[in-house]
Amino acid sequence: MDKEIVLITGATSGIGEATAELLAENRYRLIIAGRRNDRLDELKNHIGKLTYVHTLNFDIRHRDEVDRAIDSLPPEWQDVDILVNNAGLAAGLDHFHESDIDDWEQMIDTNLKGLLYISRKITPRMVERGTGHVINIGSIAGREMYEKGNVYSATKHAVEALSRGMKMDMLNDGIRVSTISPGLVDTEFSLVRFKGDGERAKEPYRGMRPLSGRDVAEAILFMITRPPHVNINDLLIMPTAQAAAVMVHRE
Ligand code: NDP
Ligand code: 8X3
Repeated sequence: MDKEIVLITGATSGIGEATAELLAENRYRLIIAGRRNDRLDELKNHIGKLTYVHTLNFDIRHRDEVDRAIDSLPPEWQDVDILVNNAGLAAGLDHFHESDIDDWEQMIDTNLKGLLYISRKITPRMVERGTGHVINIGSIAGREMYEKGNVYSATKHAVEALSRGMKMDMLNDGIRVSTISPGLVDTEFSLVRFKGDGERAKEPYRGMRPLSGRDVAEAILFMITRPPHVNINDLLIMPTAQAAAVMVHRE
């Protein structure tokens, strides 16, 4: 029997890319999504040697693009078994009263509305088939607030709340819903947050060893390989050198 179909949003870098690589090594069939098409092609060339891969190039903030992308899936790719809602970002790190409202819009549109659009599009077929697994990437920032985390944290708190709500609403349909909440992970996250300022982007990881995308991917693989009657609701994963959002041991 063919391995399950996994759709990973934000597969062009960081946690999403590492998850695609690990799941390809484990022979899952993969739909990889993101805005940077060159990166999708590159990843497909690389992991396509291991498994079947389909790429979807769209901006998750736009509902019509999400709908079009999912509607474009060939019949053999339409039954998504596992949806990894990973696409997301922090934009800026500013006090609330000084924040750029465009940053807020981008985070809400991506981390929250984008996740909603694609989940709403994918889950009805899961419910119809009576099987499926939604994995939402939350954050330590979805568990606690930190100074200047304001709207990013709010979107991740919302993801955490939505995961619990999705689990309740699809309880009678056999659908598994999980949240994974990482602490510091070394990806392009910080570079994006600080809008390409490489020096500033290094600061969160100074003097400590963060998680890698692969570390998070391994936890995701654990979640999806549990037997069907087991649902990992929530998994908080941090570097050993981190105890809370802003409590980090640095050498
Ligand atoms: P990266 O910046 O490396 O990856 C983010 C991914 O999201 C990229 O593939 C990007 O693809 C995609 N993405 C962003 N905006 C959009 C959009 N509008 N439409 C479609 N795809 C989009 O960061 P991470 O891997 O770290 O981030 C992945 C998730 O993990 C995020 O939800 C983040 O909040 C969360 N997280 C990260 C932590 C960290 O410390 N790194 C800790 C806790 C949670 P493209 O630009 O090609 O569209
Ligand atoms: C990313 C982790 O603490 O930098 O979600 O916001 S943090």
